[in-house]
Amino acid sequence: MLVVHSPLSTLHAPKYEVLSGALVPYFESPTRVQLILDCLLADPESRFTALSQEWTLQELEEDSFRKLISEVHGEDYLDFLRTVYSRWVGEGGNPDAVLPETFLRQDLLLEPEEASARERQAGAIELAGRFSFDLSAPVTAETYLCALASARLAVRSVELLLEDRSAKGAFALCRPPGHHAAPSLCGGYCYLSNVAIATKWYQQQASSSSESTAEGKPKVAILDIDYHHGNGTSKVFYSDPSVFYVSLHGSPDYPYFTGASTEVGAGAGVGTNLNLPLPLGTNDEEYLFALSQAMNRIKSWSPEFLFVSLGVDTFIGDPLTDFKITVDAYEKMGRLIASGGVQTVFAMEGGYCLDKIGECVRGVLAGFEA
Ligand code: SP5
Ligand code: ZN
Repeated sequence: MLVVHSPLSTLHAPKYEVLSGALVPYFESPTRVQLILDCLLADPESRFTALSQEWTLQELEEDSFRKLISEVHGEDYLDFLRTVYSRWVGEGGNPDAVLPETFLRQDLLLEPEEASARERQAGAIELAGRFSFDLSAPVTAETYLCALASARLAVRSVELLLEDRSAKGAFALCRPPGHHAAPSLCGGYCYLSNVAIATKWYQQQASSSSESTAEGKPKVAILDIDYHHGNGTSKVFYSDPSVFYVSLHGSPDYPYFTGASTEVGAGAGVGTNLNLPLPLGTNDEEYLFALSQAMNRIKSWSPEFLFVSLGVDTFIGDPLTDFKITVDAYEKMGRLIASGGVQTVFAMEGGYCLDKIGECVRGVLAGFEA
């Protein structure tokens, strides 16, 4: 299997985040990428081939890619990611990173927002409060470039699979992760919705040759097996009948306000969002049973392409989460995912147990290839 990665992925390196009432070192560290890559390339059966991708900022900002990203994210949000750091430093802010102090909430306002916003120049910290939903997505000098490269890795992985229809799957070693990023919000270590952007790209490429369509668009499924609900990805496709989003996640847990089983989609997209919340303490057997149910639902929907939001923060030793999934279960997950029988792009999401993150990822991908 091709492992599509980039040296740009380690550039974004915030020092801190605020979690559980404390300032703590940033869990989503650049080291994660190297640990995963090293483990895959040390595979005793040599099942993985690394493909390193390098882009200049200019290439990542070319019109066609910007236009694609705009299918998912608002222009004002993209401008925020591109410019807020230099604005912040220009204002004399801490050069480490921009992090909000207040969040824009409609119930905070006394008058409609427009009226007061027009009177003042929105500073960097105000913008951060407008475009963030938590204190785990600091914007550094490198965030914009790194996030663009991450999304591009997901798109490139789709492209490689379309060039070789005999390949079953590819792995996009995305960093930063993407599934919490909403159209105009960063949070949970996520800035751009990598999988949503790659899904849009797939649908554009495949639309003429598609065998299965919903309202004229190719049918794509997204299986999100990160421990956390992928609120961002879910939001992007919530009303879209052509994309079936399925998530297994710990509940109740972060991001708290989304992920209930009552979220089934809206409008024409009713029935194309499936949440399978699982209790804290979920073990291998319980998890694999839920995953087999998720795969059955995906198979009966018969998508022509599958994305897997591959978080391995379900692992028992993960410092942020509360499942009891052991290393052995990951290969079984990969086998279940392979039963989908469609070309599959795995995109890296979370996973914070540095000792075992590589083994967990390798398990899923090896099980899928088996
Ligand atoms: C991509 C991804 O996995 N983002 C996750 C961000 C989670 N951040 C909040 C973690 C909350 C930790 N709370 C500790 C409680 C233990 N149950
Ligand atoms: Zn996660």
